[in-house]
Amino acid sequence: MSLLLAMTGWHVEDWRRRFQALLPDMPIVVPGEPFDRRAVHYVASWKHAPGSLTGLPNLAAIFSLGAGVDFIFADDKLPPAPIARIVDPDLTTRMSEYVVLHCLIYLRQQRRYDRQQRETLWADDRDQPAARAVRVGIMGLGELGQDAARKLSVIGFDVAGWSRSPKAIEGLITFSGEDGLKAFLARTDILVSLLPLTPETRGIIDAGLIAGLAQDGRLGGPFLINAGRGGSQVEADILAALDAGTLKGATLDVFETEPLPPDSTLWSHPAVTVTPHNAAMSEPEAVATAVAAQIRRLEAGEPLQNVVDPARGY
Ligand code: NDP
Ligand code: OXD
Repeated sequence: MSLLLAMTGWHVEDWRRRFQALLPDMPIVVPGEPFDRRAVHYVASWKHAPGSLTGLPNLAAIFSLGAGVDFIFADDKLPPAPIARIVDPDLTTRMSEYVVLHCLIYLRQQRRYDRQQRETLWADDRDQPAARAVRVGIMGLGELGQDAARKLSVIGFDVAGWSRSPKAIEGLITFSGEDGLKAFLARTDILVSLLPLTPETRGIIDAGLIAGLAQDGRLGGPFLINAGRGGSQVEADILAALDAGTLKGATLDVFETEPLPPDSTLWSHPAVTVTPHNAAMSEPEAVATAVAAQIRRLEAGEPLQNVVDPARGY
């Protein structure tokens, strides 16, 4: 019985060492070297090569090494094993730090003060909205969205959330589905996307959605923070809205193409903040420990946790 590590862009030998220490009795195998495909019971994947998980007749589970699973569902030759993802307090906390940081940067107009400092400009400025006067709208009220909402509320922001299914969460204004989207956007000054990438959320942040955001807020126009998936945004529409002034600024951690191509206008746009898809990094020790615990659980006959639904795509 073995664990196959199928990943691109990460150092597989580091992960092999980590997993071997946690699962000393289990052979840890990697693509590109000979191994018995019938012995593979588990796969740990980060952007595995599509089609590379075929011919594993005894596969019992596939583990995403991140919170998202879109890269797994992008494999049209995926074997029919259950898929589990990472839900981890370390990852959740990192994402909330990112969301709170960038909401505060917009609230406190920090990009303007950075500019003014470069210009040696002391501009006395008494127009300072309170957090309670700024409406944050979080798209995606799952593990990450709910934690970010709680922490933004503690700071005082006026927070609402939007999800696929209706939710009742104490202290939070909630909207759901197609029917709730218009009203949600209309009360949003800072839009935060923490959506998974699915057929329904692909390209959802487009010109039409941006046009629905509040233009009457205390920040003088709406801002966007996307730390979900780049496939959910239409970058040409975001740039057009920034240039038209209907969007005041955008903080993007994720992109249609990653790494963000050097010739993308997003790099140099004065109203855009780019971060390299690290809003919430999968901390290797925490993630390997969580996957090893799942394997031990299965071996003990207990159910898999954090299983995703192939029909929903998340
Ligand atoms: P969850 O599965 O816990 O939550 C997903 C949320 O999105 C749910 O509230 C769900 O609604 C909602 N949702 C899904 N589809 C739709 C839709 N069509 N319309 C409205 N709402 C929808 O995921 P997490 O919170 O753990 O993670 C969210 C995403 O964040 C990940 O999938 C990943 O893409 C991204 N991520 C990015 C990272 C980064 O570093 N940039 C790091 C980690 C994750 P409902 O509650 O009704 O099911
Ligand atoms: C994830 C990510 O899905 O880091 O965990 O993007």
